[in-house]
Amino acid sequence: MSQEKAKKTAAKAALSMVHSNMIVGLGSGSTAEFFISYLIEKVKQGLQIIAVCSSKKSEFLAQKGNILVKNINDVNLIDITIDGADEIDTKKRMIKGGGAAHVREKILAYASKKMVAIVDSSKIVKKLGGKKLPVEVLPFGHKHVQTTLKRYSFESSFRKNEENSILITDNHNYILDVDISKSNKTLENIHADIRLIPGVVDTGLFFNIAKKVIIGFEDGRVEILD
Ligand code: A5P
Repeated sequence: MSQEKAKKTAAKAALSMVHSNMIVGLGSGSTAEFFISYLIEKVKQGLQIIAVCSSKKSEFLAQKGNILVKNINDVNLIDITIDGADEIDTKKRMIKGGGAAHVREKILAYASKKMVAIVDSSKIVKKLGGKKLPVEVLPFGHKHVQTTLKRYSFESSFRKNEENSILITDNHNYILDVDISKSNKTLENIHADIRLIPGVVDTGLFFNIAKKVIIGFEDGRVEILD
């Protein structure tokens, strides 16, 4: 409950960065969803924006709230993308993909002038990797990706949905949750090694992408990492 308040605090603080006539990238996950709900209120009050969405869920919520949504290929440059994260370190490196949307989230972030992360304070960590690293993989040959990861000493498991069957992403792929906590390699090398395995679409590691991190606390305080 209090973590929810911290998420809402961060989401609300990001609202001041959105102005009329902007193209806004919408992230996924509960913090991004709080942001979308606040944005819907602003649109009701007259804010005029176009949104580009990182998941079917975010698109559904935005459209339901009468936000004008465009396909990413129908816009040139996104002015700002606001998105959550699963872990962030002091260098603003992030692990994302807890909501299985990191591939689209990364595409949006790269297509944006600015990406702002909104998180509750529990997401700030000294070292990334406490949580599993989501890796999106093609269904074709997916078991061989897992075998290769094992050869690299990374244990992993395919993410399941609520019905306990394999989760299918919006891109019709699978997610492998990879334990990187025991690796001695740098995060950059881990990312590069995993990216090179045929069948891997992308990892949930984001480097040099977040321009700003808005951290919400349970007591309503906000801190900014610039
Ligand atoms: C979605 O795929 C993720 O990258 C989210 O940004 C992440 O899981 C954060 O989720 P919460 O805001 O629900 O913590």
